Amino acid sequence: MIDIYSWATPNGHKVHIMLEELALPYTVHAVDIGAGDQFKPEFLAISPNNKIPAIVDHDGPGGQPIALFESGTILIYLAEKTGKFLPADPAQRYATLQWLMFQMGGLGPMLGQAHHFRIYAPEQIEYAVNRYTNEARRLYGVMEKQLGKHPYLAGDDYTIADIAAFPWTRSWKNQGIDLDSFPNVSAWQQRINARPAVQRGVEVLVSARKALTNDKAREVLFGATQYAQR
Ligand SMILES: N[C@@H](CCC(=O)N[C@@H](CS)C(=O)NCC(=O)O)C(=O)O
Repeated sequence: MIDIYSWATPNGHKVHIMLEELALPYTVHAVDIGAGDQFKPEFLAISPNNKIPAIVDHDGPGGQPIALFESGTILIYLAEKTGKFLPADPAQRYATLQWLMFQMGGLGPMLGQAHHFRIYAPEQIEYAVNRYTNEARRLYGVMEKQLGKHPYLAGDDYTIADIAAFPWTRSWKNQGIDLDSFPNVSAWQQRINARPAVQRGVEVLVSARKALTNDKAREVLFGATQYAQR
């Protein structure tokens, strides 16, 4: 049994989708990041960076429990545990890991900042909005080119690279993206969206989700609570 500590955000959706794709039994525990649940000592014990998602697999390596944070690591772990969505062939494996790292190191952080400065920031800072919106467009352009050559990011097969990138591209409007300018990304999104496991995965914890634009959530996520030393 796997316990997942999470919330209905792009990084949470990745692991919810993966667990649904694998049909692994799991129990989901809500970590309300707008209310500050991510700073509770019991959550920090498994996710010291105070970010969702985190998992505890009670049947980890050697039959021992394992706790993991960082969604990319969790995806690799689950793929290796089951032999699915991370090809064994070395060239395809590295192609997958390369696009997973593209998501983890570039797409997620940049789209997150575009969203932040466009939607969450208390003042509109033109330089920041332009900087991150331009980066977002550039990154959609990189995917557009790749998806013009292959149906999925790493090639012919649906992999953890797609599972990682897809949830981030669902919020294209808030990132200042015109999806009509990226038809290959749009077609890829539709291919992924058609998967029943994806449809179930993106619904996990949605009923608990609240807007993160209220004063309490802003303070927790971007104010003194976030930066208190623990
Ligand atoms: N690189 C991390 C990023 C995780 C992340 O940024 N999670 C956000 C929600 S999408 C979070 O937990 N924020 C709470 C906070 O910053 O306090 C991963 O991929 O797991």
